[in-house]
Parts: sequence; structure tokens; C-alpha cells
Amino acid sequence: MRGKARAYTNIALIKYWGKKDDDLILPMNSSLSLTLDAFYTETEVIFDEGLKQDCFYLNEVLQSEKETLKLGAFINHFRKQANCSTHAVVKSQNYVPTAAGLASSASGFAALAGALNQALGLNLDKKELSKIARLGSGSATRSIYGGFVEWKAGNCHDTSYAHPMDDASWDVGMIVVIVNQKQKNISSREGMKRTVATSPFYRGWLDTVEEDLKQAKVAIQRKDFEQLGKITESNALKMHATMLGANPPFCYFEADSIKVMQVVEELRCEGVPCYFTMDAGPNVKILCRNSQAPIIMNRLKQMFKPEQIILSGVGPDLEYH
Ligand code: 2P0
Repeated sequence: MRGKARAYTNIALIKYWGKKDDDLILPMNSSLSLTLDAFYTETEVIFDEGLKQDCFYLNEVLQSEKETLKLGAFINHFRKQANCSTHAVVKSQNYVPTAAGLASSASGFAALAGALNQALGLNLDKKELSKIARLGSGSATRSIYGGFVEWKAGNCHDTSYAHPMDDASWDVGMIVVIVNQKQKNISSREGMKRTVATSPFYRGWLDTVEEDLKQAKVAIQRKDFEQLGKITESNALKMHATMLGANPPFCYFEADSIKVMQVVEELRCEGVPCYFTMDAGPNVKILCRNSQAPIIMNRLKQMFKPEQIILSGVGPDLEYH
């Protein structure tokens, strides 16, 4: 009744933005991501007949009743399948470089799904784990796999899951620039809900995102880095534009986020292919050739502290420990 798993975080190149079902976490659109090896979560689960309730430690700190109940609801998906009513101790550790300020729900729920699968001896395959991870957090759907991963939106629980597209072993990397490590004011969950409900620009997002995804997939198949980068950058800007049209409007950009974007553009003009993307926070991620990362990092070091600049390679599938 013990399981331990590690899952890596992922950054979307074609973003998931908006849900058509809040409870099942069914996305409005399909998305595509790159799994990163520099950021991961390791989770151990032990089911114990002697426990009167679930217990949840995150980074060695016992979590509140509210957090534990949320986790318990997720564990119930597995307990149901195993026909089990035993409580569990969950110990989860986020391995994110100090002060990275990156969300960990993707790697967190994916690692938890793996650990629960092992602890209860369910032997669920990755496709099934991807579906259940989705019920914890949308982006966790993709963290079951390494490399480039596509999450097909689907229209019910059984048709909404991720699959691996390509192992990304062709000189691809990502530089994460930590602009601000503070907790964001508007969570991605709240932000996407508000955008869907109120932004007149959301229609434009839906009208074009599947075409963006198609183009990104063709670029990956051709190993066309420039084409993939261009579509990554424009898709991110388009997602952020939908938020400016929301009511009330909101924006995740900070002054330093824009500075990083300008550096990326300058480097491109100088012949270094690199492209930015941003999620529901001010930090900027730069898709680059691993071999050219030192040039980009040196330029960024003229403006930011070394600890604000983190290089990541491509991460693998969920691992059992
Ligand atoms: C993504 N984001 O594709 C998009 C782009 C943020 C911007 O997935 O509500 O924590 O738990 O499904 O997965 C972050 O949102 O949201 C996210 P829920 P999640 O990576």
C-alpha cells in the first residue's frame, strides 16, 4: 500500500485557456507543451488502516484541513477504482530551484496520480493516469509524458487526455526568467473563467487556436525550430490579449517581462533563434536551442541576477521510484 512517483512540469507552447466543464476540467481547446527536466515533484503515498483521516505534507509542512480535503477528493478517484476506503499519508516535495515562483500543480497532480496508482496496485496505463491527473489540474494532464505532448480537448472524461508527440531530442531547451516570485493576484483558474465569461476577444482565440496547434505540430514533425518558435510566441501573446478584453480586465505582464521580450527580439535580430512564452504570471520562458542557451543567458545576465535565470532541458515521462 505504498507508492512513490516523480513527474516533471511542463510549459505550454499552444496554451490551454478556458474550460467547457469546470468539474471535469474539460478544456475549450487542445494544447501542446514541452516537459522540462529542471522542475519536478516527487510524491510518496502510504495507505494505512490505522489512520482516521488523510494527511498531507508539502515540502515537509503539514497542510491545512482545506488543502487536505481537496487532496482527499482527488485520492477518492483512485479509492473508488480500487474499492478501498483506507486513509493515506501523502508526502510531496517540489523540486523547483529556490524562489523560482513557478506553479507546481502540473507536476504535483501528475506525481500524485502515479504514486496512488502504484500504492493501490491499480496498474493504470499512462492514458488513464493522464485523464485522472486532469481532474486535479488541467496542465497535469500533460505532465504524465516527456518531450512534446499534446492534450486533446475531447468532450467527456474519456476523450480528454494527453499523448506524447515527439521526444524533443533535437537541440531544444527552455530558459526560465524569474521576473517576480510573488504569488499571483489572479489564479489561472479564476483568470480563464473570467476571460471565457466576459472577453469579446475570447471568440478570436477559439477561432484560431486549433489552426495554431496544427501549425505547431507540423513544425515539430519537420523539426522546424523557427516555425515552432514563431507560433509559440504569437499564441502566447494572443492568449494574453484575451485577458485585456475581460471585465474587469487583468494583465500578467510586468515591466521586466517586457524587457525580457525585447531582449529575445534583439537576439533574434542578431541571428540567435529564440522565442518567448508566458503563462498566468510575470515570468518569461524562452524556447531556445540548447546549444545557444549560453549566448542568451549571458545577455540576460546583464539585466538580471544569475539566480533569476534557469536553463532547463527536456523532461521525461512520469517515473516510478
Ligand atoms: C497552460 N495554463 O496551458 C495554461 C496557459 C496557464 C496559462 O494550464 O484550473 O493550473 O487547474 O485546470 O492547469 C495553468 O492552469 O488550471 C495552465 P486548472 P492550471 O499551461
